[in-house]
Amino acid sequence: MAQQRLWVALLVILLLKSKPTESHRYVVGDNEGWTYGVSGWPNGKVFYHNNVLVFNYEAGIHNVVRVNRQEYETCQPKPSSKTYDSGHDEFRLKKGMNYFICGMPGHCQLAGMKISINAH
Ligand SMILES: [Cu+2]
Repeated sequence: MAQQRLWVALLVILLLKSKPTESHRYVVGDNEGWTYGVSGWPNGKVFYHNNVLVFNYEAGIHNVVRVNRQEYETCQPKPSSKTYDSGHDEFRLKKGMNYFICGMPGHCQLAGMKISINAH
């Protein structure tokens, strides 16, 4: 009997825990989309791992590269980094820091096309 109650409690905890994290989607830059000066967009928002970031932009003008902290800070993605350029790209946040930049020349460095997000 006590064991049964334990299982029920465990199940309830699992259900509660799995609720807020998944499938919340954020459009980066809101109506402006992924564009110049977007770096302040995450400010004041709370993100969880498994939230999805949607990058909308004009293909050919911008792109998206998922990078590490050093690449983010220097705006220099590794040559091996994959560049997404469809104009509509989605990424799932992992727990901890997540970094994205635009790989077009100067956009990250000069025009603030970079975001860093801490996902809980
Ligand atoms: Cu760009």
